[in-house]
Amino acid sequence: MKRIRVTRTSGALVASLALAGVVPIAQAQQAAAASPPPMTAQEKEIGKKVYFERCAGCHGVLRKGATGKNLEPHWTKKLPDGSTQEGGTLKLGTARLDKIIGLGTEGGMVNYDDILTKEEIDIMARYIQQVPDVPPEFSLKDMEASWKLLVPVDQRPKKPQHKVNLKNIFAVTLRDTGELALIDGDTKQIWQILKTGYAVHISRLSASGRYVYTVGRDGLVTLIDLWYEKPTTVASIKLGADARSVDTSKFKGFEDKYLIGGGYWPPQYSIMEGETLKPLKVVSTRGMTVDGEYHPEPRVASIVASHIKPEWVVNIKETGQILLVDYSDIKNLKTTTIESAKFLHDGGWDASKRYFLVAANASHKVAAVDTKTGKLAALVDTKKIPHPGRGANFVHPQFGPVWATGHLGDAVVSLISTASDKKEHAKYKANNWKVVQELKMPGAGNLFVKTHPKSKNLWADLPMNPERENAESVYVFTMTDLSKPPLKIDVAKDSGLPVTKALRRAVHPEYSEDGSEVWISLWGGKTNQSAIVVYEDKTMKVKKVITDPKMITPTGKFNVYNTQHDIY
Ligand code: DHE
Repeated sequence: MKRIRVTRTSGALVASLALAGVVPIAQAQQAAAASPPPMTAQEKEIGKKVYFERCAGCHGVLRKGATGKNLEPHWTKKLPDGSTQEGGTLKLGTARLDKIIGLGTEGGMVNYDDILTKEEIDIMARYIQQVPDVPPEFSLKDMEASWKLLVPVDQRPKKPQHKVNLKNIFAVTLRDTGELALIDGDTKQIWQILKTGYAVHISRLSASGRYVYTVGRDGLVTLIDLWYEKPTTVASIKLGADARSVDTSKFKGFEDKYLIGGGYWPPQYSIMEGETLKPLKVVSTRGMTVDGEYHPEPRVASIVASHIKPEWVVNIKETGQILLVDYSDIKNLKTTTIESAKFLHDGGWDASKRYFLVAANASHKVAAVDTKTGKLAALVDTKKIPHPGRGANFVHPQFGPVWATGHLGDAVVSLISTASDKKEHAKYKANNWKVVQELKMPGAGNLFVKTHPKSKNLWADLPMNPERENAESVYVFTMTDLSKPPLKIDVAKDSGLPVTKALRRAVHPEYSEDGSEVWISLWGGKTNQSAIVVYEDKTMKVKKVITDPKMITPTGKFNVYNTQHDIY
């Protein structure tokens, strides 16, 4: 083993890396000994911005890895003597990192050569060999300082100021412009476009269906009132530097009372007043993983509000712990901590809304929580990297009630049998919490599946598949005959838009309120025209192409009624 001279500066670095629990001391010494490639202050600033916008979501702010690989300097950086190999472990170095960032990997890392410039790729290859920048903490006081109550509750409309059918409004993320489009599902006209946080991740509805809440990747939450003649932002607040999830209080007696927001950085969740966003409480999620190890950055992944208890299900990515947070007494908060598996990501209710199923993507499992008993119902083994979105529920002709999830890492949609109290479903009990069928897809790279109680179809996208013909299409299974292969629908072709060099990914099927239409985003580059293609569910024929110069990078779409009532 090489002897390492620890200098004063590298000694401080070793101590800080090791103290932060980032790497073991031996690795930290190695990392500190080789200097990272030089960068100007301006390059560092660019690296910091790009890392936050493009990389932190998968690799983590501290670069410990989750959906993406660990990117700490102890293996991104070459050894002090310039070599890239030590004891069978590959140290990456600039040239190799350049290639990985530009071209992507088979492991699921996307190629950035059509998103970043050559110079930016080179900056990133050098940036991730430096010690990670750690953003500041964000306290209740910081939340208070960022809080903007634009219109107090008593100055808002007392009833809707329009005749729009609110149940069929779609809240559509315009990812790269930091906006939300509210589209009238009946007329297919854009009703309003509002400024929001950067790259809004999800929209959720208040229990009453009056308010839309959005959360941006920059941690900005906006509260939009749909009763105005045109939807209007009435409050906003920051949760921190980076966030992905929000939900409201949906239990009887608590409708619209509270909002919870989950942070990626800092790793914590925050509780606010539902109608004003006034901050009430911040709770850290730092702590022990299911393996009994301390984790400094356990991010909050999906959050969902229970309909049967005053509770939120809060899924902590890196620890694999599922929290049931009882909001009936915010001052004396009671939390049940349920052990599951790593890394928790997205999920949805079963048809009865008693069980919440969440992907533990790195473990290739789905965890099912029984929210009635407050216990884990099952950890179900699945194919690689389940990614359900909120999943899809239907009654399988042979196996009874099932919940479907697609996979990022395998070419199947898995159907998991879910428990049911209904007498007619008793005969399916032996199959509960098992994968009862895997529906064959043309490749891996699915993100979202969707159906509706009134539909006989199950729609699945493939936006992360490397083949253009898959990424630009969706696949539809007929639920009455699941032995048939899915029907391929070429969304890019159906949009009628000219072919572009860059991929336009067909992503996130979403049903209209009555279950008769399916809306698919055709997600092009920032400078390419994108669209939403609306299909009639029964015939799978195009009904309307919604396109507009302002329709830039549409991704997630949230139908008011279906989101309000968790119908999927
Ligand atoms: Fe998502 C849901 C995290 C990348 C579109 N995404 C979620 C949820 C989480 C999450 C934790 C569940 C929220 C909930 O239910 O409360 N997503 C992440 C990431 O960490 C990741 C991998 C990287 C990142 O930097 O954010 C990531 N997600 C993406 C995208 O690139 C997508 C495809 C496009 C976009 O808009 O950025 C994307 N994620 C979505 C959508 C949902 C979502 C549309 C909601 C699905 C639903 O039907 O509820």
